[in-house]
Amino acid sequence: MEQFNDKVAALFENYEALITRKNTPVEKTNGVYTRYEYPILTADHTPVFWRYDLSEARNPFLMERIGMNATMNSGAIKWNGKYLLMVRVEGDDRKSFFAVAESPNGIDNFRFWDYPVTMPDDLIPATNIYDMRLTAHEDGWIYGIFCAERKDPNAAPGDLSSATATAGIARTKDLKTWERLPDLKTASQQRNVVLHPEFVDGKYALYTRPQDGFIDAGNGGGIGWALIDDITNAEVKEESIIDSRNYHTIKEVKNGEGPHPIKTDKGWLHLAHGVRGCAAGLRYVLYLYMTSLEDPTRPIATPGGYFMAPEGEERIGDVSNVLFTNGWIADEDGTVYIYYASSDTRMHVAVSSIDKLTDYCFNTPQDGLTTSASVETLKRLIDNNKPFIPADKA
Ligand code: M1P
Repeated sequence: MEQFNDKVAALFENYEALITRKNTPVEKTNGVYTRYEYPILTADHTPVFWRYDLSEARNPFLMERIGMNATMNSGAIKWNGKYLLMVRVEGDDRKSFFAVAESPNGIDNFRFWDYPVTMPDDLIPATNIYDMRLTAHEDGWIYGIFCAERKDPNAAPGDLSSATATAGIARTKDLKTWERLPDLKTASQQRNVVLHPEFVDGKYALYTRPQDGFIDAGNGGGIGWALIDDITNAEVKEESIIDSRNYHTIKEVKNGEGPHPIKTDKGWLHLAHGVRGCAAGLRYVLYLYMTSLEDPTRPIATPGGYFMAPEGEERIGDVSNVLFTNGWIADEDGTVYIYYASSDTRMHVAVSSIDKLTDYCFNTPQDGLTTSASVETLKRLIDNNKPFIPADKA
């Protein structure tokens, strides 16, 4: 019979084989980005010693003691030459927590640090925290802004589902020890709040997503912008919408800023998610837009439609038909690693470059908002292409 120690050894061996598997680019590409074949993180990538009690005395059957359900919506940062993800890990108990996974190349060999993040919870304790955006701010701190979810104090008796969403704020210098700051004070609920990396008019600047309820954006309007006097007591006093939702678009129901925008010489490059409804439920896709360097609230490129949508196995998971992103890394050579989760279940990477993404933003037609406008846009491209179609294909 297989000895306990052999079974433990096999667990670690299989685990090492999974996390050291080389990732390979997928041949099919639209010229804008390249997907990679394997998810970069799944629940199985969480360390063996998080899930199993490895003592034969305590766990003679070598069963999992703490199950992990998903690894998803991850913040990202390049740190000491390594590609780090601040992963939203969700246990079988439905609680999410943060844990850092590190890769030498950004596309494979992601390995979790031994311990998850201990986020101080000494202000108003939250039931669940998730979806951290990391910003290395010019003030010298690394900020993490995340959703802090609590049971709605106004829920009717017996209603055990209604919740509130607030932006939790914390900062660190080493990604290990975190100082928790008071949650963002706002008139409405908030999720997908992101800190801009630079001061604007001498103030901290936030991308916001005002929402009427925990799920519904309602009158929220879209992605907002607010200047903050004091990040250690952050309060939204004025909020303007910089990227609106529109009828019959990919962001009709909701949208939300992804990671903080990348500064390019052509403007701030933004990655966001858009949500629409359909008979199958909500469909989450990713889109890009750009704002001016002089005035980061002024849109200068708004390509129509989605940039990435769920494909293949990405379409299926705990919350199917969802792509979500809150992390990307721009390397010194202009390569951009886009980290996205599929269907609230697993993490992936797609690779592009600043040149390609800005070209995409300025040259993808805007959404004309009607079928007629879309057909006219298409006809213009066909007309322009006529002289270039190879003679034997015309
Ligand atoms: O389930 C899809 C996503 O739903 C929420 O995003 P949003 O607030 O834009 O609807 C979040 O709960 C997110 O974590 C989740 O991936």
